[in-house]
Amino acid sequence: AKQMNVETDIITLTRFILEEQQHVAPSATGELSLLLNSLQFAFKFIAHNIRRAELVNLIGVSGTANATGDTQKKLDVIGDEIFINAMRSSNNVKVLVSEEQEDLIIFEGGGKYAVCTDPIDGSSNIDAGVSVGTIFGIYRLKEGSKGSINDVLRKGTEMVCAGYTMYGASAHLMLTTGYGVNGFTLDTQLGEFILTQPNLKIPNTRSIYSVNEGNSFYWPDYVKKYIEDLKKPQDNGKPYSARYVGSMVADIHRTLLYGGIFSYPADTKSKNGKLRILYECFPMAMLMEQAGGRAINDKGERILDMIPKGIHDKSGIWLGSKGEIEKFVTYIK
Ligand code: AHM
Ligand code: MG
Repeated sequence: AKQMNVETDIITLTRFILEEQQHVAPSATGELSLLLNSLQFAFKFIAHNIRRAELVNLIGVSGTANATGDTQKKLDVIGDEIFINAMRSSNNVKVLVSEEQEDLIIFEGGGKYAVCTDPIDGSSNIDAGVSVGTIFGIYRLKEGSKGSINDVLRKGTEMVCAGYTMYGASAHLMLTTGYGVNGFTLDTQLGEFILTQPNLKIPNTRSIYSVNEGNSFYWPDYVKKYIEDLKKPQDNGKPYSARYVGSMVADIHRTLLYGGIFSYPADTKSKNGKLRILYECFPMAMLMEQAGGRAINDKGERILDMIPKGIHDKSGIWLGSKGEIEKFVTYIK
């Protein structure tokens, strides 16, 4: 008979979480594992809706659907609702911060965790079919806390877990619980995230920069000088390549896999940059560091050591390969 080349011992996200828990924290109660299970449901559900979105929109345009005049919910609203419902029903979350919600949400029940999320980051790209993603960071509630803003206005170093799911050609989940970064790819037929990038490490250098250069008029001089220098031939005779999707998850995903540097600096127009500390900068910074890279603000301070004063506070950010960040740092005055 013909032999089939089938991997019969794959590592699913659920298996990975259970095994990691046994190795890393045998005394753990399993609550974070349950929370991660609710998270992966949210990712699958959002991925499913993003896949359908284009079709739904196309049909909508032709006038055959939505004839009742119902206004269709935008995907960022759907993503936010899916995420909130998944976190509430997990019973392990007490505090939720979402980019889409002005105030933090405190759930009834006895959850021990606080979750910060941008449910659909890069949503301005959705109609063009460009990758978007869900970013998340998780804290354990402070000792004795019944759930308050103080559970999230903390240093990024206090997160117990962070990551993102990028909804691209496939859905990719990059996850860290503080013991390196592991990448999973959603097998839609199986309905499971499969471990595809165990213990991912970012290359130490790579001649790629990723920044919205349309803002360069507003940049401080040292940023202008740094980017100008990248465009000159380097030691290998070639200048850096520019890559900018405009979806943070997609730009960070490429940076994690290929190396390079990503930035959204503060400028005279956006005095604190554009990206939000709790659910954009912190989770990406934790992933970068856990993959062997670095993440700093415009002053060269470690992002994860910052303490936000408000849940939607922003910061300028530079992150990526260690060697590339070290090079940039020499330009900071
Ligand atoms: P959003 O959360 O409203 O989608 O905005 C965040 C996005 C990031 O994904 C991306 O890095 C950045 O905004 C792009 O901004 P710009 O269009 O100014 O370059
Ligand atoms: Mg965002």
